[in-house]
Amino acid sequence: MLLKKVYTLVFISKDQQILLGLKKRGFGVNKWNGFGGKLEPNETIVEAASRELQEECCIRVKTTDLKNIGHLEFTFEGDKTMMEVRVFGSKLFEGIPRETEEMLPKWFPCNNIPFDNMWPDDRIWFPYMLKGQLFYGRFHYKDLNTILNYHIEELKSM
Ligand code: 6OG
Repeated sequence: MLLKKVYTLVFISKDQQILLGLKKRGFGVNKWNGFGGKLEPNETIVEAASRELQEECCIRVKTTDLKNIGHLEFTFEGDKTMMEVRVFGSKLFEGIPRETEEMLPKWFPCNNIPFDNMWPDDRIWFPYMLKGQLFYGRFHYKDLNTILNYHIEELKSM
């Protein structure tokens, strides 16, 4: 039996650029990623996504502007937890990205994503996101740096 934990992951984009944050602490430290985290009790998934974005880089997005663009599942060898990560995108936002205790935000051109300093799975599913395709992916990791096996597919709807 796998214990499922749900997470959000948000990507803001503008003018062929995407906003990533360098994680300053905790799981995924020193990796560039979107913004997100765990759901709090009694919170909807889009409320959590919008809250985490604001907490981590001071950008505000209306929950109705968040589009669910992907669904990822991560498991780790010897660990009974499955991380279910709901990926959201938006081109509509308010505010200027600011560094927080959790993240250092930076805009990257969509054709120059820093994959060498990101989770290894990102190389596999980012191309779907960047082409505007909806996607489902599952990845089984041997350790934090090594994917043992994975499956990825384009979805017609979420
Ligand atoms: P906190 O622990 O900070 O939430 N996350 C991953 N993102 C990618 N791209 N690949 C992974 O491969 C990931 N594992 C977790 C989900 C963790 C944040 O990191 C994302 C959350 O947004 C294993 O609360």
